[in-house]
Amino acid sequence: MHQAPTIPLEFTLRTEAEMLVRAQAFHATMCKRRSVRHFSDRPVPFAVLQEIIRTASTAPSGANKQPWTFCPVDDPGLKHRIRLAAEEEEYRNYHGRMSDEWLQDLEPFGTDHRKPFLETAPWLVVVFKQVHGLGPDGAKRNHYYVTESVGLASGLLLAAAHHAGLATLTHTPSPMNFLNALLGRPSNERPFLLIPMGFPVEGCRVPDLARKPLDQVLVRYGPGREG
Ligand code: IYR
Repeated sequence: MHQAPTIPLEFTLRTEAEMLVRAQAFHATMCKRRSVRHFSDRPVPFAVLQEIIRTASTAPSGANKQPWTFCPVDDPGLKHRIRLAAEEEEYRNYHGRMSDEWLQDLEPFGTDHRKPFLETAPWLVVVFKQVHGLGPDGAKRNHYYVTESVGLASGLLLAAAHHAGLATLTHTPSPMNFLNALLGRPSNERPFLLIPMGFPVEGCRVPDLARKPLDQVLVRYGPGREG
């Protein structure tokens, strides 16, 4: 194998003032993203989903293997079957499998085993991670840093959906292997996240939660500069 051919990097050099304005503006947009659990059934065009998934798929990945598959589902019958299977697992979670501490930690969110949003939201995007690749001959090919890579791609998916004007929920019914069967995915793929996507129901409310202040999440090292 040889090194790939190179092309000039397309890169826009910005002034410090420009960078600050853009960084602040992006934060102002992104801090309005909230996990939504009450969706309207208003449809969203597939073309919008395609662009959002195209953006997610720009994420960096180990050795550029791009070890992800995004499966947008808007078939009502399939959404119904996904809901039934997810609620079955979640019932067991909420009635025995989750610790008391976990149940207490979830109280502010008012969640339980019922997941009507899996049918109401116009789209369910099921994100799969490919634990290994398949060569043309069907032989196993290594993938690297799969969880990191698919996590990055999923973050971009959420940001792209929010930027486009859509609400999302990162949902993780557990265990999720029923999704392989329901969607007929190959054995090298594992469900990673189930992301309902659409519009919030009119009058939608979300928990009054705060993001941690910067001094709790940012620890600066080095001499730096004041300010
Ligand atoms: N998967 C369950 C439980 C759940 C767990 C966590 I951690 C959350 O942040 C939210 C929910 C459910 O979806 O209800």
